Amino acid sequence: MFKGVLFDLDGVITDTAEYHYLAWKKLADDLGITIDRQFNEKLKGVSREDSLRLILAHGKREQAFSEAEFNQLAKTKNDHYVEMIQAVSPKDVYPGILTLLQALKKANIKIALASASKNGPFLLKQMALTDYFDGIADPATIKAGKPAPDIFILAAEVVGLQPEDCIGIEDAQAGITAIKASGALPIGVGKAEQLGSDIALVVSTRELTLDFLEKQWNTSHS
Ligand code: B16
Ligand code: MG
Repeated sequence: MFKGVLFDLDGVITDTAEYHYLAWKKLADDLGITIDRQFNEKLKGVSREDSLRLILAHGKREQAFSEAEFNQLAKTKNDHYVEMIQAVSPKDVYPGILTLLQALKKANIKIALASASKNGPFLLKQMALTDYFDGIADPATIKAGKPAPDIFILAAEVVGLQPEDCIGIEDAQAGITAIKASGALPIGVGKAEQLGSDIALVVSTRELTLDFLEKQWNTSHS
């Protein structure tokens, strides 16, 4: 049996992925760069700085800003995002997630956060979920962001486990690649077109029951 679950946050625990998109879109619009939801798929799970690099490259403006200006642009996006997430509350937790966290606790399975977001701890607090988490991997301390496996390896480590003994849950292409590379078993929230057809997928977080996780684990380890 698996000993831990490594949770992505944005797009798995709550719908902050939408706020990230709106905040990036506002910044891009102000810079005269057009991004849409399809382009946004590439930003999901990707760090703030790497997301900005992708947007500037998309608008062919990657050389247009000094380091100080680049940092200011990243800060402007984050300020806007932070403003939007002040309203996040326990009502915003995706369906089935609280029940899953409770079931995992009861079964003595470790729960860790493997989010690329530096706003992760604040969001858990807003949703009254902090106490369920045995550990949070700090994205500020890792060398490479998703799709590199670092954040999932660290998340397993902070709860005293090997990734091979864990399930990782993700909504983003970059995140699924990161889970696979870490050695944990991936479960995707989303569609095969984005996440691939070689992993277990759920359309809704409602389907993420302990029973479902156990079935996926047993199938992949039989
Ligand atoms: P922040 P996740 C990721 O969170 C988001 O998907 C991504 O859009 C965002 O750029 C990244 O966190 C960094 O977030 O700017 O708040 O530090 O999906 O890994 O939980
Ligand atoms: Mg995500």
